[in-house]
Amino acid sequence: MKKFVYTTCEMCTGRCPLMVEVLDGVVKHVWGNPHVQGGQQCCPRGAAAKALLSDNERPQHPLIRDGERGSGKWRKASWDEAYDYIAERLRAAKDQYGAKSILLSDRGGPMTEFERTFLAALGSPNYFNHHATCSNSVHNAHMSIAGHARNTVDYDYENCKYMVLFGRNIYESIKTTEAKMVADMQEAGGKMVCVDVRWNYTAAKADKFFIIRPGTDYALTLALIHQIIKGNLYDPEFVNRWVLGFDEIRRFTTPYTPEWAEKETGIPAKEIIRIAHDASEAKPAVIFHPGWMTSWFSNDYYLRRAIYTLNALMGSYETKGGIYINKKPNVKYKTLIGQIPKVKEERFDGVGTKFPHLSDQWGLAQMLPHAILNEDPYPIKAYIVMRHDPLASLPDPDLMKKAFAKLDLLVSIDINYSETGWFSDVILPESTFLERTDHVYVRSGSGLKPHLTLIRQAVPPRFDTKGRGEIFKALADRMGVGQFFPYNTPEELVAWQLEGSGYTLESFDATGVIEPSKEQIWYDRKDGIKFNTPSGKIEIISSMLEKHKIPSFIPYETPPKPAEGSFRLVTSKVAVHTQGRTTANIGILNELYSENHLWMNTAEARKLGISDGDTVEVSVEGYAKKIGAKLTDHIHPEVVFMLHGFGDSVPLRTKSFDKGVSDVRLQRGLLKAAVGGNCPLTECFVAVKKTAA
Ligand SMILES: Nc1nc2c(c(=O)[nH]1)N[C@H]1C(S)=C(S)[C@@H](COP(=O)(O)OP(=O)(O)OC[C@H]3O[C@@H](n4cnc5c(=O)[nH]c(N)nc54)[C@H](O)[C@@H]3O)O[C@H]1N2
Ligand SMILES: Nc1nc2c(c(=O)[nH]1)N[C@H]1C(S)=C(S)[C@@H](COP(=O)(O)OP(=O)(O)OC[C@H]3O[C@@H](n4cnc5c(=O)[nH]c(N)nc54)[C@H](O)[C@@H]3O)O[C@H]1N2
Ligand code: SF4
Ligand SMILES: [Mo]
Repeated sequence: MKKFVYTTCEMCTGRCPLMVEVLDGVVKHVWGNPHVQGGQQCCPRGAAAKALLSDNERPQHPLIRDGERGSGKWRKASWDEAYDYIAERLRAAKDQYGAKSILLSDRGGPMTEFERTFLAALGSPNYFNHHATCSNSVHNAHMSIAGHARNTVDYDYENCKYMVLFGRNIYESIKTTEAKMVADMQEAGGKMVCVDVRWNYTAAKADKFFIIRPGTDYALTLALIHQIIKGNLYDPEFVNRWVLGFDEIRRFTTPYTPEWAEKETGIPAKEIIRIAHDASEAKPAVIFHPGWMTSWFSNDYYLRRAIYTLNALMGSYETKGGIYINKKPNVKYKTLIGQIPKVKEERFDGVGTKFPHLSDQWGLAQMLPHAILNEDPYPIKAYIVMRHDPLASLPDPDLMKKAFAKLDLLVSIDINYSETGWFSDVILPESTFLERTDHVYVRSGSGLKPHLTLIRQAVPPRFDTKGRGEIFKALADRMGVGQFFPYNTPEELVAWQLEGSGYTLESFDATGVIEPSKEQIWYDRKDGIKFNTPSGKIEIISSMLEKHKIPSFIPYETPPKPAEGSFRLVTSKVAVHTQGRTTANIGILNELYSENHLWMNTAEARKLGISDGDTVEVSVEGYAKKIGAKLTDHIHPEVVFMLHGFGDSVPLRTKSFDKGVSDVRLQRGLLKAAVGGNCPLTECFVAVKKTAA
């Protein structure tokens, strides 16, 4: 019998709506859900979910370490045995050092309730996620300026008339719904300007593309603010009603002229002036995109605050073609995490103490090794890693391993053998998203027509794996906090969540979503925009930052140049893979892209005697690796570039094992928190020289 199951894609964290075609209990095809958000979008990775399901090189049952950490020696365990092993060590840590000695990290987002509830029920404040190497600076910048998380706002691309992207590779670092809307915008005549340190597919589709000197985007944004204010190109009505700090930012940007910025950025002054004018003509249907993966430099926080300031000056908040605040669906439903009070103990990562201005929502993963090794601010004994691979996604895995070696317990809950899993004490194999049902959540990105949805099982698990709902409930039962998990099956959980709402699990059958808002919801721009800052306005000069004696803007500083024979290392994504380890070993995607290369500027490479296709050695002190060189004129001369997610060190993953170079191993010494809470990943210089193949 044929059936279609509507679910949410988990091949990355785009959470696109999917439709899975199942014939006689076998997944035949994965499609985009035709009923939601413009319909039928699915990227190559989403389609490859079928290949992930049939992959035999993923863990098939629980495993307990049977040798040194990282030795790859495992013994097969039953689920009960693995749960008991974990619970015994969690109890020991809690009894001796307090619940806060237990840490848990995950991938973040709205589908994280099981693990966050578990940790809070134990009494530990120490939840964090991957955002230290992703959105921390943009998130914290927006919290300070508008009181909203990065992802509680979205962009009305379809109606946008003019968009400037600062290194947001929107057509390659994909979220399908977003990429489609941007394509629609361009088809309707909307203009797109792309600013990047190298050519990419987004640049290829842009109306204008500028190669900027790395680390100088802040200079560009300060000059744009200068020009927009000087030329009266802003929206005075919006600024008067909603913006605090206009005079201060006018005074602050007075010296930062387009002519000055040309010298810093390499972008001609007349082009900067042109951007200011073109944006102003299109206002308020303008997006200065603040970026997504925003872990580049120590000053990222100020760059992102400046980009949001540009949007405020254009009046592009809560207007068609601009930025809108996500709305909540008009339906009452329960969440697990909503049943438990927030834990108010001191955090391990300094958020709230050393870093009083940063939000504790996402935390600072880069503080992990320092906190563990130095027992600062207190001892840390156990760490549960859920759908997160810190050894593949944070710089300097060698330092991280030193710290992990000090733990009494390291658990990985993953669908793959991650790098962290390989180094852990226990691997609990989760069922893939096609094999499990999770809790109901509000889809972020459905903001104007908010709706509820969920991950829904299409087929039973192929192996002895389990869903996260079952895993955390079992652990909670053993830790004596089972009351926070009021269900026995996923179906019972959904029924509990939707109790009294008028909806049931079956309500998702027809389209995959419960969509109570049929019309777009906009706030009234005159009086109704809900900025969550103390003043209720956009605070260019932030009262929260002032309170903590942290400047709202800092003077621009020229970034250092690389030494002779060395380059700044920049990394990013390719359309057919997800991040570090999610898709690298999936057959069909691995065939499409199995190895990364080092992009180099042609003229710079020639100076070192390097030709296209040569083997080069890329190195930092204490680590060197061979890689193939790719020469291009369309990359800034100070930069070399490689794709993230290669150089897998897990031998059981035979397709991706040791293919290409791991960028994070080159990013030494960068496990530090910049003012925005981000790891400054691009403050990394590597030496490059020609070598034998
Ligand atoms: N296929 C695919 N799609 C994905 C993902 C994936 O893994 N694979 N991951 C998803 C996730 S989690 C995220 S966060 C997003 C990330 O999406 P993006 O925010 O677009 O991040 P990156 O792909 O890292 O691209 C960043 C771009 O910034 C450029 N850049 C680097 N330094 C500078 C600089 O100093 N100035 C300027 N102007 N540009 C610079 C790089 O060359 C690169 O093209 O992608 C999402 N979509
Ligand atoms: N040098 C460098 N570092 C980067 C980046 C970069 O471009 N360059 N990108 C950064 C960005 S934007 C991000 S978002 C982070 C991402 O960092 P991570 O979140 O660590 O990224 P992934 O490797 O995709 O995913 C982590 C783990 O989740 C597992 N997983 C996937 N699906 C499931 C599931 O359904 N259940 C469970 N339990 N596990 C699952 C995968 O197998 C993988 O081991 O990396 C960041 N780090
Ligand atoms: S962008 Fe692709 S991989 Fe990510 S959720 Fe959407 S379909 Fe899945
Ligand atoms: Mo990310």
